[in-house]
Amino acid sequence: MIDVESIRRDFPILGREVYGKPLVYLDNAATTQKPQCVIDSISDAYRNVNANVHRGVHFLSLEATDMMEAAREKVRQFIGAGSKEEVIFTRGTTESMNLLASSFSRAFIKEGDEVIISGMEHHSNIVPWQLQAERYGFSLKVIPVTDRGELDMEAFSALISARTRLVSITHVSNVLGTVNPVSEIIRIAHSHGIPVAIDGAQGVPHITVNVQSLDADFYAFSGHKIYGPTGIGVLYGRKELLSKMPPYQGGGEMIKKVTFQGTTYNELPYKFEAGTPDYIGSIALAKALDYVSSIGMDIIADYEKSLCDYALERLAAIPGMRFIGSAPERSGVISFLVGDIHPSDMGTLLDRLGIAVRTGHHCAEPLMDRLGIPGTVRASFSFYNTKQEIDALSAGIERVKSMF
Ligand code: C6P
Repeated sequence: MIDVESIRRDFPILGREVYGKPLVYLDNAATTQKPQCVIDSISDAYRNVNANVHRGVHFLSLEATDMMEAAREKVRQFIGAGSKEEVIFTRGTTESMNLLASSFSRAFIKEGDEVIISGMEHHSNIVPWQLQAERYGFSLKVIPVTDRGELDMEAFSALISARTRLVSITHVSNVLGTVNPVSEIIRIAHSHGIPVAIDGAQGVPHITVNVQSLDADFYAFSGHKIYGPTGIGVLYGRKELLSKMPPYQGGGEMIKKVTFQGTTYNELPYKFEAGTPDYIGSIALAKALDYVSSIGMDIIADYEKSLCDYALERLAAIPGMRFIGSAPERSGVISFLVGDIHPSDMGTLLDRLGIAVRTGHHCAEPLMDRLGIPGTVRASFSFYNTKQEIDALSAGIERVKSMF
């Protein structure tokens, strides 16, 4: 059971008012708020241990290095990776996907090959592949999205060919809330010898993830969407694959030996971590993972499901309500339109009532085209949200409707 009132006290920003109204923060898919322990860990690390990592022989540098490596171990445990070498720190999901697309394509993809993505991807799992497709001459195949907002699994099987080199799909859609059947997708792809990458930006904060039980080859996520700081994220990769992939960026830390005749690269994961890493961010991310673990990911998932079910029920009672996406397996996100009210008008007017939602295409323009809509209003939930806040959203929507 979640003691939501006590949890809310851990998040100072939730006590804020906006426009003289209590803040109702329902934009958690964009970024989550930070508990005091995460905020404190950033200032404590700067105050007490700040020094560049993996470089110094002095006390602070060694201590900062130990803390960053302990954070890597924490991430390893949290996502169930087999080894720390498989956990690469990045700036976030976007950088993880760019690293993957750039490095994987260079190692494994040739002209005429194919990569399968889906019609519900965030731009960060589309554009990095397009950039590499232009460079290496491969093509992108797209799994269609059904009217309910699910992946068309028959079409997926039909897209697999002898030229398919990778399947890269989102765990949870940031627009529809659909939880994709990633285990099934991985099973099918692996039966053809094809590796699978998962964009877990909206998965990890809401669902217990174990990359080994999933049998995922790559899994990416952002720290800031799981109560950690901005600017830090993770790419998990299977060691056999990572060790065959070239570095993504060059610079300090990713090398073993540099001469003007040639350079040899560092071991995993450092080969993929050029330059001074955001070690303070890693330390604070570990704190955030400790925080959610202390509540329990399964307990979080159950509570968020009950919130989501309640919100669906409350909002469905509003005349003119149209939900975008109705997959039975969903998590964390509800997208909707009301009558012919433009989503940005709805968002702006809700904001004036203290209710923060996101509006627009949510960086998923191809999905908007598929659905034939310019955008949606999106409410996205965290375990610190309450049923009263959903009542406030529902009352807010009614109020906005009455203005039109
Ligand atoms: N979605 C949203 O409001 P970054 O920006 O690198 O932390 O995460 C990118 C990203 C990748 N995949 C999915 C499924 C995502 O939802 C996001 C970020 C935010 O929906 C900002 S557009």
